[in-house]
Amino acid sequence: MRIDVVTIFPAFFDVLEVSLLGRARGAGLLDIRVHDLREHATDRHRTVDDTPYGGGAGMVMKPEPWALALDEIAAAGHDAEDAASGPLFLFPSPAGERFTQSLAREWSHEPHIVFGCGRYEGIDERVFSYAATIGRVRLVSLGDYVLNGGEVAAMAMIEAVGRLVPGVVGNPESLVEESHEDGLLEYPSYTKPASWRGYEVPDVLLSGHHGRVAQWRRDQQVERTRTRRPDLLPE
Ligand code: 6GU
Repeated sequence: MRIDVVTIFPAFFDVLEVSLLGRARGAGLLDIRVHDLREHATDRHRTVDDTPYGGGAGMVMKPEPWALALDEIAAAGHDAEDAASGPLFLFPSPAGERFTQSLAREWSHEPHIVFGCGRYEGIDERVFSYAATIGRVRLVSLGDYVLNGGEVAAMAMIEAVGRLVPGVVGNPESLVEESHEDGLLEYPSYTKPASWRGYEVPDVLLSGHHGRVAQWRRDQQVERTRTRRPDLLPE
């Protein structure tokens, strides 16, 4: 999978060199390229923002540097006449649709995703219309709170999507019993020692009885989901 990121803070993405995703990049499973939006500014001060039409607080990202950046990224290897076959443009935004595990799964099959990271009060709305002539466009939010820009959100989505790309996580079985994969939170886990500082591992896990273990884990999933995330359960 190819992933491009457009940002005014490329350094945010330095951490993609460590851990699982770093290894996946080294192995050629993920081709992640980070681009500095300011490289596409059109004045010598490398300006990428301006005041909002209609007034109001804060600054808005200018459209032209975005168009130049997206054009350059999409030009490599896409049919310019067919937006449906173009890259998937994801713009992190608290005003977007909610990002979920099911979207992460869906997007793990994409050949090419481009993250556009906005700062300030946002990106000139026409950029989304323009991007829709080159590829498919989605505005996506991590949840109902506000970050200073799209970078941290893009990082989270890159990790959530990237780890589902075949080969990135060594043992694919570890992906199926996770929280949210079956609509429930995951069951609690324990390791040795069985007795630790006065806390015990539940007996059923030491019983060696696979059926009872599976039933207990399922019950725990449902109980946890009921108390912590009742919104995930059917009415
Ligand atoms: Cl995707 N962007 C920003 N700026 N804030 C957020 C978010 C995204 N998701 C939650 N808060």
